[in-house]
Amino acid sequence: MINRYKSGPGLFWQFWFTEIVITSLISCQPKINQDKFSISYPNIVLILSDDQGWGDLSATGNSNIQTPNIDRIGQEGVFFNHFYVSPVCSPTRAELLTGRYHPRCGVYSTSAGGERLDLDETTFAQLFQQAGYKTAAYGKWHNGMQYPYHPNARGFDDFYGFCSGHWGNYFSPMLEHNGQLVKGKGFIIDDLTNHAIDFIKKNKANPFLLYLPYNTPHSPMQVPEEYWSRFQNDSLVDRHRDPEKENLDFTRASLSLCENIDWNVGRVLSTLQEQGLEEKTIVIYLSDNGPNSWRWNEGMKGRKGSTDEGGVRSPFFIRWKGTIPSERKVEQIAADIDLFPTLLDLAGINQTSPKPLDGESLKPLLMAKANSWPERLIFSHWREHTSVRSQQYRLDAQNRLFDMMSDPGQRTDVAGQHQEVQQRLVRARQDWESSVLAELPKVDTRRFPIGDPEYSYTQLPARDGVAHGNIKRSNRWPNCSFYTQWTSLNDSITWNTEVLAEGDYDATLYYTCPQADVGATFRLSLGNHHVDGKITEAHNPPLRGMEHDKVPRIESYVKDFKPLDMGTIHLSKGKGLMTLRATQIPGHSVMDFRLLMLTRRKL
Ligand SMILES: [Ca+2]
Repeated sequence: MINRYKSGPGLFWQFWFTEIVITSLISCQPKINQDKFSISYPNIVLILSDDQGWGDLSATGNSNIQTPNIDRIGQEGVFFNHFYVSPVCSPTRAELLTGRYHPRCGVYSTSAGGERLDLDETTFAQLFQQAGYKTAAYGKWHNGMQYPYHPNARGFDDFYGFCSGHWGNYFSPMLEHNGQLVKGKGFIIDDLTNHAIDFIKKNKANPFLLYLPYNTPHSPMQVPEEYWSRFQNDSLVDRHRDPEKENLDFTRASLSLCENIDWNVGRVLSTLQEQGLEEKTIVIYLSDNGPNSWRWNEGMKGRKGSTDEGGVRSPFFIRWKGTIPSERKVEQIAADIDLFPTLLDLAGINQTSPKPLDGESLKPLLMAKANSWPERLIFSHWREHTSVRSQQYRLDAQNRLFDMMSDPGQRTDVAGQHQEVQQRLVRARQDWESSVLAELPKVDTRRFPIGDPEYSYTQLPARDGVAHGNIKRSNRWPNCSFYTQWTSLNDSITWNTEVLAEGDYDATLYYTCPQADVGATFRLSLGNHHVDGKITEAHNPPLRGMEHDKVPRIESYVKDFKPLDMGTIHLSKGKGLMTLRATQIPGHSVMDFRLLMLTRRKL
C-alpha cells in the first residue's frame, strides 16, 4: 500500500492511475551489495541549501557554474530527476523533518511564529537519537526558536547557527550555540562546515546524523570576494527563459554563493574519505525551494514562492558508497516528505512517527528492488495556492493542466484535450485541501514558551514581538529585524508568552543608543513581576551589511548590538504578555532594540 494521501476521504485516483514499471524509468542497472543492510547504522549527512534552484548546478546543465563536488554525490549515487520540495523555506524543513505535509505540522508562514513545527510532531532526528545516534544541526533551523521548538528539543544534541528565516550578516555574525549567543568565525557557510567537519571527526567511531541546512544562496547577497571575482565580469551563457526579467548581478551573486557551497561540500566529502567513512555514510544533497531570482532553470516556469515546477523542483542526490548503486538516475517523482521514511528504512531503525506519514520510503527505488512503483500524486502548497504533480502532468493552482513530459516549461494548457485527467486532479486537490488544510487552525493560539525546565535559555527577538505606539520595525521582513523609533512612554513591545516553569531569570537586552539619548529607564514585566533597567552607556554603531552586499538587499541591515544586563526577574508559571516599556526618556528615544535573552538562574 503506498500512501499519497492517507487520511483524506478520496483515494479514487490510486486505482485510476496505472502502475508503471520501474525498470522503464531507470537509466542503468544497479550494483547492489545487499549484505550492507544487515550491518545497518550508517551515518547520515543531510545537506540542504537555501533558495538554490534546480538549475544552479553544473550537474543539471547550467554551463555558467561548476559544482563538481555536489555533482559527485549524484554521480557516485542516485540522482532523482523529479524531486519536489515546498515553494519556501520553513514548509520544506517541516516536511523533510516529519515526513508530513507542512500544514499538518502547524507551519503557515516563514516568520513571527508561523514557521514553528508543532510540538506533537516527531522528527526523524528524534528517532535516530533514540536509536543511539549522535546528532547535530548546523545552519538555518527555521522551524521555531524558543525551547521546546528549538532544534535541541527536536532531536539534535548539538546546534550551531540561527533559528530565524534569514540572517542579515554572513561575515562573523552573531549566532547561537545550543541557545547561547556566540560570534561566528568568518564566512558563515565556511564556519558551519568547520563545525560539521569537527562533528564528523569527533563521532567517527559511532553512528551520527549530521543535518547541514546551509543558509545560502538566500539573500542578502553577501559573497566572499574570492567567489565574487569568478563571476563579477561573467557575461553568463545560460539565461532565464525570459532574459529581460533577469538581474544579472543577482544571478552572478547566486552562482558565486553556490560555488562556495560546492567548495564546502567538497570539504565534507574529503573528511568522510579521510576518516574512512565513505562506505558507512549516506550523503544527501537537496535545496529547499526554487531559485530566489529569475535565472536559468532549464526553462521551467516559476521560481521561489511559486507552486509551479520551477518553484518546487529541487536537485536530490543520494550516495551510499558500496551499498546504493552509482551513476543512476531515477525518473519517478518523489518529495521532501519521503526523507523521513527513507532514512529510517535505510538505517534499519524500526521506529516511526505516531502520526501517519505522507511520504514513502524511496529505498525500493534506490535499490531497484521493486518490480513496479505505483503512481502517486505530490501536492505543492503555499498560502492559497496548491498544485498537483503526477508522473506525467501538473495541474496548476488555476486548474490549468500541463503535460510535463512534452511541455516541461508549462506553456500549453492541455486541460481541454484531457478533461478527465484535469477533473480527477482537481478532485484530488479538493480532497487534499479539505483534509490537510483542515488540520491547520484558523487562528494560531501557540504562545512563545519561556523557561522550559529542560533548557537554560529563552530568546525573545524583535521578530517575535509586537510593537505598539511609535515603534517601528527596521524592515517589513521580521526575521533579522530590530525595533527603532521608540520615543514615547506610551510605546511598548510585547510578546505573547507562556512561562513553562516558575523561577528566577536573568534578563539581558541587546540595544544601541546614541550619546544624546543615554539615561532612559525601562521596565520588563510579566504578570505581577518586573525588573527595571537603565541605559548608562552609549553604543551607537552604524548599520552594517551594505559593505558586503553585491546587490541591494530587501531585508533589514544589521548593527552590532550591545548586551545590557537588567538583573533578575521572577516569573510565575502560566500565560501572559511580556511587556517592555520605557519609564523615563531624557533624550529623543529610548533605544534601538534587537532581542531579549532570558537565562534561568540555577537553583
Ligand atoms: Ca529557502
